[in-house]
Parts: sequence; structure tokens; C-alpha cells
Amino acid sequence: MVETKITKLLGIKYPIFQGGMAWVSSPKLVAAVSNAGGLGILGSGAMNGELVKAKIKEIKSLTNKPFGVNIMLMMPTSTEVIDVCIDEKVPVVTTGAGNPGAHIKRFKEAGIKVIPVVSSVALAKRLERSGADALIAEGRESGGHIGELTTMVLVPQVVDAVSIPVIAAGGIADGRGVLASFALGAEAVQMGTRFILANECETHQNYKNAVIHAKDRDTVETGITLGHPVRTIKNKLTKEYLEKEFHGATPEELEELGKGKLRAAVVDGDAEYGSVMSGQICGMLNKEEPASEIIEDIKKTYQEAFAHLENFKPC
Ligand code: TUI
Repeated sequence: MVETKITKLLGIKYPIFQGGMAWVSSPKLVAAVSNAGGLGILGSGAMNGELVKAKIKEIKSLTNKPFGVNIMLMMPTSTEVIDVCIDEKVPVVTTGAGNPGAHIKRFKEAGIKVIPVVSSVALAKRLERSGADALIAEGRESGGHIGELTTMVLVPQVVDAVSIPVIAAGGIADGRGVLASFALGAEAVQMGTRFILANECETHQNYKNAVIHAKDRDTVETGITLGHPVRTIKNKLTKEYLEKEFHGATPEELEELGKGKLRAAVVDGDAEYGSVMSGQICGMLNKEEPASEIIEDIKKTYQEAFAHLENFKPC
């Protein structure tokens, strides 16, 4: 495809990260993506340190390529997960849902590349000063816990504000999105939703079917009034949640309604009353295939998009 600052920094073949999705990105998927030349990333979610350690060992038994672990900073277990990542000297750590500034020095002393997710220019600047190696600028088109700005407006503003490489995320699922991200100044992309449909992804079939059948307007944001919006595919849970959210339910009631619902969707296959997190690009995705074929398709559609741009040469 193309070498970029990110492929060189991490020693990977293609500038494609598989987003570290809680419950969804398990060792088999991570290893399949890394073996195919991208960067597979474990979603540690709410796991404790011991479980993350076991998953890291499993990944190491399945690939000798670089891989990453995503740490969700708002989880109470995040400090144990940080310790395990340092003990295991994982090649790359990505962070989400918080500011990892206080931990960056320790990661770097262990030789770990640190790539936080940001959803604003202010945090991007702060984390560059704290020593982050690169940043993932994640737009509101993404699934799950999201920021305010869209990818189209966030990525170029973050690129202009920092001198470390930027990875674009949110709304990207094929080579057109990769090329558009490069045009905005990114050096790589991260895709989550597309990799839910990898054969190696062990997420429940009902969840995968919901992503396959979802059209362009079938996701919705809940939790906006609480200040932490989450994007999922519309279902009975989102209907009830939104009715309660906009008719005076307390934050505690809403919290209770959302509890355990991601696990219910991913593990138990409850696509009606579970939280089926997905990006808005789900409308474009309609089949399951091996991770290696996803990467091949991204390469092919990248070349096609590049050829299309020949028509747009400046004159
Ligand atoms: O973390 C994500 N996406 C996620 S996490 C998740 S698991 C979950 N489970 C149940 C309920 C809710 C979520 C599903 N999807 N993306 C990374 C991300 N990080 N997006 C936005 C941010 C972010 C937000 C605030 C990063 C930093 C931040 O900093 C605040 C501060 O301290 O300045």
C-alpha cells in the first residue's frame, strides 16, 4: 500500500489499526490483523490485570508481529492493566476515555509506544507535551463512547496543532476512507466496525448480523445529556433509554439501564436489549470475511480511489 511515519514507527506493513474494542477484539482477531500486516489491538475494557496478562500471552503465542493493547482509563481496573502492559512490554498501548498523561513516562521507559485517543485539539496538545508517540483523532462517526467533533473537522485541526503523527478514526472502512484520511494529514487509520465482521472476531453472530443489516441512519447516540454520548445500533434498548433520558430519568437510573449491556450484546447475542456499539459506516458493510481479506480489500479500494483522483489533478 504505502509506507508512512506510522508504519516505520511501529514496524508494521500497512497503516491500518484495528480498534481495540471492549469485549470484541479478542486475541484471535488481534493476531489475525497483525499477521495480515496491520496493527491488531486488544480491547481490555473492564478486564482485570490477570485476565489481560493471559490474553497478552495468547496473542504472543499466535503472532510475532507488533500488536497493541487498548486501556480504557475510566475503568477502575485500569491501573492494574497499565502495570501488566509494562511487565509484558507490549509493543503499543492505545488509551481511551481519559487522559493518560501521568502514565506516559512509565510506558516509554519500558520501550512501549503510547498512542492515546483524543477527541479535541486541547487534549492533543497536552498529550504531545507529555510525550505521546502519536495520537488517534477519533471522530463522532465512531461506535461506542464518542467525542463531539466529526472526523472531517477533528483530524485536520489535530494535525495542524501537533507535530507527532496522527491516526484518523471514525467513519473509515475501506481504501477511500484511508486516502481521504491521508488528504487530511493523517499517517494511518483506525477501523473498528469493519473488523467486527472479520471471521476471526468471536463476537456473537446476532451482533454481526445487526451490523450487516444496519443501514446508514440506523445508529443513534444515547447518553448525550449525561455528557458521555455512546453510539449504538438502534434497538429496543436505545428506544427505552432515549425515552427515559429525555423524560426526566436520573443519571443513576440511566447508568443502571446501561449496565452490562455491551457484554449482553457481544457475548450473549442480545441484539434487542443489548448495547450493539457500531460506527455510522455500518451501512456500507454487508459481509463477513477473514481479516486478511479485509486488508486486501482495503488495499484494492485504496488503489481504485487513487486512480479516481487522477481525474482531479490540479490544473
Ligand atoms: O473509548 C472509546 N470508545 C469506546 S469505550 C467503550 S466501552 C463502554 N462500555 C460501556 C459504556 C460506555 C463505553 C466503547 N467505545 N473511544 C476512545 C475515546 N476516548 N473517545 C473519546 C475519548 C476521550 C474522551 C475524553 C478521550 C479523552 C478524554 O479526555 C477527557 C480528559 O480527561 O480530558
